[in-house]
Amino acid sequence: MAPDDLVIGTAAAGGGHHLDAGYPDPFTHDKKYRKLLAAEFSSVSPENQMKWDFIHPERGVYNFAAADAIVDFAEANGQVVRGHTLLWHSQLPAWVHAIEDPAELRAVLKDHIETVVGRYAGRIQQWDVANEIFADEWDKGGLRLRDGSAEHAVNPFIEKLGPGIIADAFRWAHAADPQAKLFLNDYAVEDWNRKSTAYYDLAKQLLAQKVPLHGFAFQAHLDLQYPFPSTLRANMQRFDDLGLETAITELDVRFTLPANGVPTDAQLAQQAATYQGVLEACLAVEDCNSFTIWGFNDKYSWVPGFFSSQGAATVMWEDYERKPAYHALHETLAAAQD
Ligand code: 9MR
Repeated sequence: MAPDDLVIGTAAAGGGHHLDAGYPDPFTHDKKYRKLLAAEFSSVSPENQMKWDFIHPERGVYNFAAADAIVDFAEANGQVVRGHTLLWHSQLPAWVHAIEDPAELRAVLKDHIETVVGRYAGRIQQWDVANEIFADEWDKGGLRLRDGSAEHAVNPFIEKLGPGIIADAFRWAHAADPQAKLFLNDYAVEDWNRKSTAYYDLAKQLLAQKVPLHGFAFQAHLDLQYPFPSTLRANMQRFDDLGLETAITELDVRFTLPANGVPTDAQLAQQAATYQGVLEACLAVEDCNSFTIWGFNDKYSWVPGFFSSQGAATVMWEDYERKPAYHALHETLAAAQD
């Protein structure tokens, strides 16, 4: 249903919270899941399988099997892949945190980027090179790079190597795969707000320095208790106006479940309208070329494990029955064909 210049993606479930969930690895074991993953999507993002702790668990030890399987699957099904992620403070193994010597840490990051990006060169459409590099206004110390200057979750690369490491990560990724489009990616940047403006300023700076930055991505982990990000479209447009691509990379829409655990019709309708609103914003912005939801069925969603009493954040029920949100996306794409 999607226009030719827009891929519709999902996270490929595995690793991370799935490891303790008591079911076998979804991507490799759930046949129905694989069938729908192949049939319903034109882009796939490894949910955890390309993150440091998964792919580079020990110094000198790379574990490529799961990532290889996802890239092979995508190619076999005519899908593209979003690589996720290279410069991030989270899911970083202890051995990386333990490196104190800046020259050594820099060499380790460079080797990681060259090795991982190089391995899939020509096979990854977009890479989230830098993920969540800003702390939030609600963190102690407020909005600022995660450089360790306040009590936020610290990105040890930025802390120990300085903010210039962001540009270097992009340069190393570009050298390793000149075809891949390289992105900044974060949450709480959907609205035109202080955080998205910090990214806007950073993006302008990087472009002025001729850093190979190609896109800005909005994760879009939304929650119905907050208003719809009504400035999303204008906000995307200002990045588009810089000459950048934009993307929606991790959309899901959570809400607080009623006591009986069953979403109300009103909640499902509001959720559907929210999915639709985000897709419409992407459709309205010329170089929004990639629209990804963070998982497609509630059984495998990260949400219930991270937010107590919230859930039902995806477009399909646990048994893969389609929810109103699924139909809303489908109809919105159909309408865009006219
Ligand atoms: O969905 C991912 C989950 O399986 C992991 O346990 C979790 C650990 O941080 O990461 C989840 O994915 C995150 C993504 O990589 C970056 N943006 C926020 C996502 C949801 O936490």
